Amino acid sequence: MSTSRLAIRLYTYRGYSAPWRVSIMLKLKQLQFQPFFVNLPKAEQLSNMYSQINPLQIVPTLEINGQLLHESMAIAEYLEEEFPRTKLLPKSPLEKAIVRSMCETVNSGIHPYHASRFYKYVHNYVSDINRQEISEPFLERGFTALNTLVEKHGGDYAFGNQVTIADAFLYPAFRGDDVSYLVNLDKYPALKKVVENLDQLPEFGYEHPDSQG
Ligand SMILES: N[C@@H](CCC(=O)N[C@@H](CS)C(=O)NCC(=O)O)C(=O)O
Repeated sequence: MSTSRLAIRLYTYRGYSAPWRVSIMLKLKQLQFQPFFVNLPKAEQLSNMYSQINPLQIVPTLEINGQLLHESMAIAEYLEEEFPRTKLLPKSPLEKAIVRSMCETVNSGIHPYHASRFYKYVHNYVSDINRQEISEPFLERGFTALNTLVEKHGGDYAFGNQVTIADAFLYPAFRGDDVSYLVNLDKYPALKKVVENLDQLPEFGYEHPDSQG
């Protein structure tokens, strides 16, 4: 797709892991986009207006020339195929599968267990349990798995020495505000090293939750 007539809007809320992945990928692909802030602390994702845009009532949603796309993994694959000039997946099918497995370890193995909707739901049933008690075992298991994958396949970045979509998934999972108080991130040295390298790149860097437009 030619980039000259693109209208891209990202429904997002800064500092939240899943939409942060997409904003990193858009920047890596050098695609201009307009952020539209859905105030999650005020539950704007549950509004009638936003439910028409994303039936699962979550961010991100990527709107591209009027088409709505959901789920950061599907969006990553779409951006990679549609805008191949900056490659964010390696060449071989096996290497691609390894990178995708890192993304899914974040997307399915870590993120759902510290999502506030999950915590609130459990807390309704077990009122004397705190957030760390609910999330920590899942986060430890997920981060341990990811650390093992990155130890095996990583280099400067999550997969070898080229930035891939795995870095766009790993970075917000590690740098997100609430993560460091839910789990001891020093236990994952391979991840820490990669994240510190990513800190040096302009497309990465901290998205402060107080910096919404
Ligand atoms: N698997 C989804 C996860 C999306 C997700 O859980 N987004 C969170 C923000 S990080 C959200 O919108 N939460 C609102 C809620 O839980 O009500 C993706 O990768 O896009």
